[in-house]
Amino acid sequence: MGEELGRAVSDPDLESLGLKEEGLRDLFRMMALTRRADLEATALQRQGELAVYPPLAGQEAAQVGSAYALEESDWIFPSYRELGAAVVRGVDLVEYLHFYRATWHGGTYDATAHRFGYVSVPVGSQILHAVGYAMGAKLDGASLCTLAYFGDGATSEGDFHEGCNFAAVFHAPVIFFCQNNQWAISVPVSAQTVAPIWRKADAYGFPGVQVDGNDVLAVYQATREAAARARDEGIPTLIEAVTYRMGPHSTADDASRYRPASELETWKARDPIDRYRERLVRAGVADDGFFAEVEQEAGAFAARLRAGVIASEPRPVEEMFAWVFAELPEHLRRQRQEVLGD
Ligand SMILES: Cc1ncc(C[n+]2csc(CCOP(=O)(O)OP(=O)(O)O)c2C)c(N)n1
Ligand SMILES: [Mg+2]
Repeated sequence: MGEELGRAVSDPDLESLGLKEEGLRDLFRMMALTRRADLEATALQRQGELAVYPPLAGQEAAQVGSAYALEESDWIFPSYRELGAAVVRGVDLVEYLHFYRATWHGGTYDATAHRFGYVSVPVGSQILHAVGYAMGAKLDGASLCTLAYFGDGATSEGDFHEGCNFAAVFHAPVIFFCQNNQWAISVPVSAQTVAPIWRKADAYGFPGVQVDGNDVLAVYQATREAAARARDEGIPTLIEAVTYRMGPHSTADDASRYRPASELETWKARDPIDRYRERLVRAGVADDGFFAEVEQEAGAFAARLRAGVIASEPRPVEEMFAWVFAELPEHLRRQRQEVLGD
């Protein structure tokens, strides 16, 4: 058991994780690919190739560790900052970044094929999608769970509380995965909520767990346990992964206007990738050759992403009117006619 009194064990024993050495290395690989892709996407926005982009640097362990802990049949419902979870799910990042290139609504990837919902910007909205999908799966008798990613700020939304209560009452197999990255744009978590986030689970009657969100193995373990509880017993879990957003809220934000530089320095010293690299070396699971290979792979990964994004054309305009309504309402029919002349 990796949990005691709502706190996940940090630096869990490697034996207890049930991961082979290859799995341990894979976690590093995906964190490194994520960091590189995140930097590339930020650069692409600065160069005018993306309209906006919300960097996740600092949160790689929280995202990769949790997404990796799920089974392929489990569903993920992301917010707008989960590029790292998309990497784990094998989502094509060019298709993912269509959202940020403003050429399509949630990304053009196939959500069903990857069991990875579309980018969702209304804060907390994806929590309801995750609970609804879990409820549907339960009614179908399917053995799967869903995981909703959201931030510290989202815990102030009604959607969060409604989702938690509904899931508890109806035993929906959900994991509420909060990345407490200390900020909701310029609002610090101290001004967001008084009670520790993980303890809010008490109010709904299911387990809450706080985990060091910069410890990929601790996140992995806490999420695996929560997933098993959800699938096997219909018990939801609220996981608070304590982490840090090292970049701005988005490329449209200047974090230096509200955030002390010393805070960033403190968290840079806790960089989840550096920390995991040391752990792997200590355990004798990875060597310089492996890290060099990953570096090379990350370079190629970012280059493909860059070329793909730059080559992406806007989607055909008629798609704006497709798929939501079987029969277009009058006002949309008029708009379609105006744009397309048919
Ligand atoms: C319903 C809603 N209200 C306000 C916004 C504007 N907004 C976008 S992100 C954000 C902060 C969210 O903070 P948090 O939940 O901590 O997630 P983070 O951005 O830190 O990942 C706000 C207020 C929004 N997108 N949706
Ligand atoms: Mg936040």
